[in-house]
Amino acid sequence: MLIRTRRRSDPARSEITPKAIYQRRREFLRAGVGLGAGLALGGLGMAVPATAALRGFELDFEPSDYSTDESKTPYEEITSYNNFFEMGPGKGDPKTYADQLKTDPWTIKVDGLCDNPGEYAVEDFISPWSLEERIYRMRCVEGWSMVIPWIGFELNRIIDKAEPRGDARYVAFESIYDPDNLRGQRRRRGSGGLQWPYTEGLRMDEAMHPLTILAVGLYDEVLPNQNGAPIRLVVPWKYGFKSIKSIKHIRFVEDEPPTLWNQAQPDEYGFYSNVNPDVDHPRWSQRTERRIGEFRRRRTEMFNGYGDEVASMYEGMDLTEYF
Ligand SMILES: Nc1nc2c(c(=O)[nH]1)N[C@H]1C(S)=C(S)[C@@H](COP(=O)(O)O)O[C@H]1N2
Ligand SMILES: [Mo]
Repeated sequence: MLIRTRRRSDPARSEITPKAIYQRRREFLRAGVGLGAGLALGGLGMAVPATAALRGFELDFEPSDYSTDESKTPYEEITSYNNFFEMGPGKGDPKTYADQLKTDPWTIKVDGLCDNPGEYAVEDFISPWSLEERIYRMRCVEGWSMVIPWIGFELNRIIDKAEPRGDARYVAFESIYDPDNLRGQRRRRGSGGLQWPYTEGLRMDEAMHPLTILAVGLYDEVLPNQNGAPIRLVVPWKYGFKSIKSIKHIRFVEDEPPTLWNQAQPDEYGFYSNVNPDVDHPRWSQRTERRIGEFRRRRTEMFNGYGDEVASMYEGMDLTEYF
């Protein structure tokens, strides 16, 4: 759970950090964000925004029991082969148009059926002592997969803080809506395109599951825009589209919330969307997948291999009906 910054005696680090901190601090101040969430670094004796810790330092994370030990997909692949329809439908579009996503400043609203709603700056959530590395298998509904070392924290920390009421049965998520900048959002709502902003949802027990995290980084770097900066959901036992990017709004609701892909094509994308090799997508099989970087296809595992942890949440449910 806890992480340590690399030891102060590490020569490489002591060489590079003061400049990196200085630069990031200036960027941070220019962006008009306060230093309230800064962390004090003993050896350097100055407060820096915690976000700088991701960029300016090598962070050492204690291994998590929830991480896979499979080989990680290279950073280059993770950040150049993406789905982020706000920037267009092509796998290369998110990287090409990454600058269209404006992430500074960024606030997230948490409200709905809860006793302690709030609006937070991302910085409120980013402190090195509370972040963890989670190396997860990710499986896209299209049939490809990756192994991604996320840096983040469990969503249940925000849920606890919000104090959801007894009638809150689902959590609804909403991404950024900014058609002036995001080319993929420029078509009019309901005009045959997708219903922006991107929406997703989880049942409360899924949202509170310790495998469900919010990621703010990957490979020891701040999350690149194309991967959903500055904060995105990661739910590793579900198809990739459930892991909503660039979250602006988290809301506790009583009824199953509408989701973008379910609204667009209800026969193809259900609310649950658990990875399931036994339930085909209407237009293709889900039996196998191509791990990016590999040639031979792999067999897709039930719940993407996380069945021991999550299967009990779906006991008694017909997963062909609740796909
Ligand atoms: N806001 C938003 N979130 C999104 C998407 C999107 O288009 N917009 N695409 C989803 C899909 S289909 C996948 S497979 C994953 C891809 O995440 P990655 O590009 O970081 O691998 O993000 C998901 N989250
Ligand atoms: Mo996907």
